[in-house]
Amino acid sequence: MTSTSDDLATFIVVANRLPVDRVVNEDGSIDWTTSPGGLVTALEPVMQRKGGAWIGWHGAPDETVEPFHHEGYDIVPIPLSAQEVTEYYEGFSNASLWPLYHDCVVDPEFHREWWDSYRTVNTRFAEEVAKRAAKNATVWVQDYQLQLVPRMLREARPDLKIGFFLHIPFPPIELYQHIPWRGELVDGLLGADLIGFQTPGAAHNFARLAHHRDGVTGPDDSDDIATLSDGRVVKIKDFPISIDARGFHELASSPQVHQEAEEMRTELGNPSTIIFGVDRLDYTKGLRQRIRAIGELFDEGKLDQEDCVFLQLATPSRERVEEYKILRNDIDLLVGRINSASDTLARPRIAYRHTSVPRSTLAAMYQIADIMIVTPLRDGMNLVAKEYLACRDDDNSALILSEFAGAALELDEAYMINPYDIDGMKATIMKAINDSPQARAQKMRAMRQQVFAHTIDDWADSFLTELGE
Ligand code: GDG
Repeated sequence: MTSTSDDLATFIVVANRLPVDRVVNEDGSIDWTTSPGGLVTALEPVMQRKGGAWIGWHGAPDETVEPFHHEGYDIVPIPLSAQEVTEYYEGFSNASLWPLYHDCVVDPEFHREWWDSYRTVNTRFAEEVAKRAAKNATVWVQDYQLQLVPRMLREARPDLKIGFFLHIPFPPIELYQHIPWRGELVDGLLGADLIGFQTPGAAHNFARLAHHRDGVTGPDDSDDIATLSDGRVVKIKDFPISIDARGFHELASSPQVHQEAEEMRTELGNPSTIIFGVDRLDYTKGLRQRIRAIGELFDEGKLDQEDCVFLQLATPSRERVEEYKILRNDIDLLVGRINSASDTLARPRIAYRHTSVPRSTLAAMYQIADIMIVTPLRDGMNLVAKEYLACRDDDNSALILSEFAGAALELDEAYMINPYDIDGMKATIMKAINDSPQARAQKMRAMRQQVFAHTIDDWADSFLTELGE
């Protein structure tokens, strides 16, 4: 671990979490390894390329960690107390905003002390950025946990260029109005020069809200610029995020990953069809619906367990939040029921793992997946769908994708499903399995081309170029 440079940073990323997790080795020494998750997967290559500082929480409550240098950039840990983790992170961020921004797929809860804590933590982040940013630096604030930071920063440091990107959906105005502190949140975002969303629909939802704030002119149907009462302009636009397609492809093509894939396929009993799903264990990902649909197909004999396995990897996530505990138990129960209905001991219908794996193992799983199934009830983008396409070598495979994932706009050749429609989903799964090799290949080629032509670098470049202008 090396210490940070004394220079102020000209480029800063601010996100709730740092992109690294602390690992304590057997000899007591400490290493920091890259953490899983969409945001990190997306931004790490950008930081490695540009340098600068990443400001975020290090993951351990009630602990202060000194800044350090890591893989070409500075890591600046922000401390959070255990109470702040409960109130700001698990509470307001993940039990109020997260469900509300995902179409209220579970009921959001609102508590005043959660909101107070959200404001306190946002202030701490903004103060740290203000301290570390060089004059006229570019600051890129990430995601729903830090929506008050742009305005706080603007007040402290009017010289900065401030961008904000929301990784999750932005809901329609009718749902947004439920939030008791909606005005402050919208004003918080309007502190940025550029506010980016995953889809035009999300940008449009925010623009409608901004338009109704006092003193704001525009944006309207022909223009994505809001002009504030002091004359400052804020641009509101969609920037669909992507992946390091070449990086994933190279990883998946390596001999080690090929060998791991071979071993995995053998361990699963060499079935002719492997259906694969991988998600954080989150109620927005449509796991209940997906497992129910596939379970029924096994029960009805449409999927033959001698021939087909459903491999599902669920990465542990937000395990102390009540709805996530309920979900974990529900999935355990569902999988158990479906597997116990089997009349052979040879292999389970569902190979279910609740764990996180190294990226190379994930690449091996993409390699053996004949059918990739992605079924969110609502998702900002969904990187898994894009990673699958980047990792596949052969065209005789298929992507089943929810129409409620942001990715559906770009990957419109996928076998599209509505996860609320279990019968429709079952029919589409069977179509994806039974379609002609030519039909599958044509879809795979078109989608793969899309993913390789719009990479994570393009996403970051287009956002930062727009911000620079
Ligand atoms: C949010 C938005 C948006 C998963 N398990 C393992 C693992 N992962 C990686 C995947 C992928 C990432 O986590 C998940 O990204 P998603 O986009 O699918 O979903 P969220 O975590 O909800 O991400 C989402 C994204 O931000 C980016 O803007 O697309 O809509 O909700 O990269 O590969 N990686 C490893 N082991 C695992 O076990 N190594």
